[in-house]
Amino acid sequence: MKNTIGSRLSLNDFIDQISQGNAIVLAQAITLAESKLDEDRILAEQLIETLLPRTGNSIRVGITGVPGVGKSTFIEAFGKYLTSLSKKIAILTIDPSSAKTKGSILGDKTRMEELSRDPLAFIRPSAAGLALGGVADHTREAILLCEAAGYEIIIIETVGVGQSETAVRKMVDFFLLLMLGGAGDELQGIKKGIMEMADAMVITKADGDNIKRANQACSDFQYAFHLFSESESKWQPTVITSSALEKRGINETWKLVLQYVEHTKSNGYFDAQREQQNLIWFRDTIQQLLIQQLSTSDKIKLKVDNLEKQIMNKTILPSRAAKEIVTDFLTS
Ligand SMILES: Nc1nc2c(ncn2[C@@H]2O[C@H](COP(=O)(O)OP(=O)(O)OP(=O)(O)O)[C@@H](O)[C@H]2O)c(=O)[nH]1
Ligand SMILES: [Mg+2]
Repeated sequence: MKNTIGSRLSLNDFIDQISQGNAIVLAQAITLAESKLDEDRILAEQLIETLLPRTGNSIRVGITGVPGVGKSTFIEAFGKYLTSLSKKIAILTIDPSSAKTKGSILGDKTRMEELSRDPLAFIRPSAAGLALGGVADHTREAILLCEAAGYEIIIIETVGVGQSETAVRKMVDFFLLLMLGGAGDELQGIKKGIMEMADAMVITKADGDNIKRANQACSDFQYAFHLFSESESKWQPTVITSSALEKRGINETWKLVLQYVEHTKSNGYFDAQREQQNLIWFRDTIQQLLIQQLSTSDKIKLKVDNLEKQIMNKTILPSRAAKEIVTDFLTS
């Protein structure tokens, strides 16, 4: 089969190499899954489907926080701690702004310099320039590929702005929100909704002059979490302080993750959430594909333009216009 990246590798080669934990082939497979060429994507899907029995054995951790909160520095310290425990870790980043500011991904690379040289760590920024839905899709596939390659902890980093954290929440077991002490939650653009998605919060940069502010924020946010109604997981979100520079709060974070996994595995939530997330992946993809199909047909595009004009002129009800488009699409 002809394809851009894997032309030297057959499906069986990919399967063998990934199963043996070959990181270079793993990176190629992720590129294949991100490819815009149909033949690449078909090969990637065959590959991931064949590897499915080898997937699912990791702990998937999402990490979010506003730009500059210290995500990359924290992940470097956290990652180094995990590899010191001989854990194989993969770090995937989703940055919806990366298409515009490529610098942030380059910045991340240099900030995780130590980790990027660590043979137990695999770091992969998401492909820039894709729609968020697309990025989320590819990240899910990348998670599965990393698991098949034997990575035990998968960390998904995303910038805490826009919809990306909602997308990440739908693909991880444990969701960690990083927050600055003393900046005020409004200042950090953190909405209650994001806090409700979090299983834990880490107050970053708790060192030097910041310690007092960080401790105050820690108790304030812990109190705020207590006011939320009990979540489906029956897990009480915990807030801790950390200094990635001084390597404090790092092993505590890992302990929290392990406690959460134990708690949710014993009450059945861990598996239930994963099943639910697979269904969400299925349903979200149906929606995306339909929208994609709608926007590629010239005939439909023309009709959409016409109906939009009528909506502006208030001569048609928007909901009726939408139904007309869908009916047209289904009968064409
Ligand atoms: N004092 C102190 N500074 C820190 C700590 N962690 C990160 N910083 C600094 O905060 C700045 C931002 O850190 P990053 O790790 O790049 O933050 P980020 O959230 O990844 O930023 P974006 O990728 O731009 O969203 C850098 O100048 C870091 O040196 C910490 O534990 N203590
Ligand atoms: Mg960063």
